[in-house]
Amino acid sequence: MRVNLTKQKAAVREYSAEMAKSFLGGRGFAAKILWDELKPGVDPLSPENRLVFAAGPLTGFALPSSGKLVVAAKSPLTGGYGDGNIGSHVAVQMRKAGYDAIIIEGKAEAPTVLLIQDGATEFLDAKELWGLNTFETEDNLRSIYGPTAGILEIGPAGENLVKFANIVCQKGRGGGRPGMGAVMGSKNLKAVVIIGSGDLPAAYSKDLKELGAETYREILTKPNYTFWKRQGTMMTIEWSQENSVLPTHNFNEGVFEDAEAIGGFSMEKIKSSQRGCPNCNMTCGNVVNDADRKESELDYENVAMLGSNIGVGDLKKVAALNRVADEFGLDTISLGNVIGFAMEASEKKLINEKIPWGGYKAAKALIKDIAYRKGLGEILSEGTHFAAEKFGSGSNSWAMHVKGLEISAYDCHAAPAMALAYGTSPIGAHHKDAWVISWEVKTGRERYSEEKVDKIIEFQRIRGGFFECATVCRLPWIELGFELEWYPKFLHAATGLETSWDELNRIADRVYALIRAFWVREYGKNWSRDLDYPPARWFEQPLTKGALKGAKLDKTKYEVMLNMYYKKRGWDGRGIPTKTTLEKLGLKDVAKQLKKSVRLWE
Ligand code: PTT
Ligand code: SF4
Repeated sequence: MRVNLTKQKAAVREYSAEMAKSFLGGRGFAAKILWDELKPGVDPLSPENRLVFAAGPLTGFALPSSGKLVVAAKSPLTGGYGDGNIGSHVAVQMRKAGYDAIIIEGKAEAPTVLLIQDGATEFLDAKELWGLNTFETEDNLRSIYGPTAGILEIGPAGENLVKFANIVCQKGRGGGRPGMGAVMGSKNLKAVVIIGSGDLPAAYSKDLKELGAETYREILTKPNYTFWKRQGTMMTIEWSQENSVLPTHNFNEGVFEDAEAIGGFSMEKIKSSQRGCPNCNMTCGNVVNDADRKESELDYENVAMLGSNIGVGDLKKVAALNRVADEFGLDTISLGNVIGFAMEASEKKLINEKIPWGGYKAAKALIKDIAYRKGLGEILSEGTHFAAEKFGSGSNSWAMHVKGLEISAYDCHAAPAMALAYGTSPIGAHHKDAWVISWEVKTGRERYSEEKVDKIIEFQRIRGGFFECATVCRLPWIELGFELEWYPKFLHAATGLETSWDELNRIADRVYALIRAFWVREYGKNWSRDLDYPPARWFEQPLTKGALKGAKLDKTKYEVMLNMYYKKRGWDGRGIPTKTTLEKLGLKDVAKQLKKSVRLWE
């Protein structure tokens, strides 16, 4: 479905079988749509940008953890391709309504709620909702449309075009780290409500039903299941501390003195309930009562970034900061980065504001100022990269981002493969495409090797390629060891197409090459391989605490691995896919266009 907010019109069209076979869905569809439809250099916050909600061929079926959705646009934070993955009833409802992707273009004249009920589309006045936080908005719309309606909304941060505003739903699911909430705000779109009543069309519905029943049962038998239900991603705090990768004080260190107090076992003591995405029987959202006696849903990234990274060691206080971020609609990872950056700038006296490490009250006030772009918050609302340009004094070397997207919660002073995974992630620093660090810690973290490069590509293909295109949650596979062999079977029952992991990997490579081409086309003469490097801090300032005291990355060796990575991907020394690579992947037109753009600045 294509929705034009300026004209208040919607139209539906079928896409070709070729599109489905080449790009699968989700991220693949989003990347193809953004490449085809965006004029190079378009302002991400202009009506011309597209906001894409994309499901995949497995989304919404009664299959394990299939309630996931990709939200994508040209990112206002990075200027490149941006997306995120959100667990939401919208994923299920839009498929039930008959849509695999929704492309939103233009800008509504006044605040609007887009309501899609099967074939009918309405543009509702949202003046009363504008200014409300995401929880209030959710309550308001849910009281009208019911508990299983698909609802996505933005908070004040998205309305105020904060560059790392994300999209929120169900009071605790958040997605679209690279400013997808700001893109939604720029279109005056406060919320989307989708209700579908149809059946999802499956090629072999009986097989699909049987596969679903069998695999939901199988998940329950996995050895890690019980512990996963107890802690979910929160178990990672202890692991990160033990292995000196817990981001601490703006990624200065990898160990935090209060790690235990903010860890999974401490969380269990204050946990009140559990929430999750639709269609999932391993629900992992840990709900706790926070310092303000309100409910907050905790995940590892939220707690590490708003806890150890800014020096707050009281879990209830961390939970309160997390809940406030959800209410405003701010990405917690970027938020923890910009606050940590401001705390370090304050310590180094680059700014006048006093924001001490661990300063809970100061952090909470700053979050509000960021959401409303007030005082120092105005600068920080543009992200760490921008703030570093403003503060100067070499602060760029400790502005913890790649390509403008702030780093997620793994310190890489002693993890070269994870650093390269951040460097080469297709949206800027995010662990989602290649969370290689657990494997790296197990197999020899000090090495810089070809094996590591291979592992990163293997993960990028499965996680960033398959799971983001399919579009289903990757956690059954990662956390419980749910076998990958199931997925081609699911795809066959859902679509009728026989496929193999070799073929799925090829789709992943195609999507990666296309996204890389998008970045190069957007950046033009500002494109450089330097954009694939992690922040200078990890090369220059060794850890001063913990078992790995003294560790830092080696730049020359990182470069060797980066070159290997380019070679294996079929990209040139600047990190640009070669004509041969693009043509081999069936992207002949992309090769032609890219050649034209590159020629302009060469
Ligand atoms: C994701 C990033 C993550 S990754 C976390 S916690 W994690 C943060 N969550 C936020 C939040 O919450 N509120 C908020 N205001 N900002 C937040 N920013 C951070 O966003 C999430 C789970 C998790 S919890 C992870 S790892 C897995 N991610 C998946 C993925 O990316 N793809 C996929 N196919 N399956 C995944 N399963 C898991 O989903 P982004 P969610 Mg998130 C409150 O969006 O932009 O991709 O960044 O979606 O529904 O909350 O589920 O330790
Ligand atoms: Fe959502 Fe967690 Fe289930 Fe994945 S495992 S679908 S993130 S509730």
